Amino acid sequence: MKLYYSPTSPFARKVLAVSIVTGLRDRIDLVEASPHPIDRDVSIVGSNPLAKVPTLVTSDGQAIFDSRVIAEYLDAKSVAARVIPQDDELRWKALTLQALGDGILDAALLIRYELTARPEGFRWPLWQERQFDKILSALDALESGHSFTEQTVDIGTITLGSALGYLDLRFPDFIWRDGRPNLNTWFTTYSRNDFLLRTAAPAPKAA
Ligand SMILES: N[C@@H](CCC(=O)N[C@@H](CS)C(=O)NCC(=O)O)C(=O)O
Repeated sequence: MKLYYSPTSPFARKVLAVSIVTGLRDRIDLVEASPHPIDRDVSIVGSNPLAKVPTLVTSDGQAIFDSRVIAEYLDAKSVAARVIPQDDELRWKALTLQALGDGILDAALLIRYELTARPEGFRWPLWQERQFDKILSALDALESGHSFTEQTVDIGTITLGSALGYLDLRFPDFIWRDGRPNLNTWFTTYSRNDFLLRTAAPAPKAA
């Protein structure tokens, strides 16, 4: 299999982590791409007209995207642990947590693109603020209401781990840990899992 990815993409990190947990990492060759909302990477377009990563091409040539579908594909082909629980209650919890983690990432990427891809004169601070509000509400809900532990490894917690890692990578001044001790403790412990250690983005280069 071939995976179009970028080392800093949190969605790609999520599926790479899933490939490790499901025991399929060795069967995947990485193809580094440069996804960008304005300067599309045309090398991805042949497999994914949206030109986004992650995009998986299976050994029989089928293109599979986006990260949720790839995660489901890898889970179905798993030769080790599954990431989508079979038990009904756990399944909906895990998939909903995945949706929340993806939502944090969608908002974070919109802010990132606003700051890096949109010309300065066209930026709208209220837009960024409202995207941050979504992230804050999600983190608050997780702080007070989450029902997973450091030992829970499924598509929900893997997505959340990737999302919090991306906030640390791209928004180092955003101190989300303050006032959220439960989430902080969970992430500190959960980040020590090899599937997150092995998929961490390289540290940003000094300017
Ligand atoms: N819903 C998609 C989101 C993927 C996504 O937005 N990837 C970013 C990189 S992290 C991308 O390819 N951006 C390029 C673009 O927006 O055109 C998924 O879950 O895979």
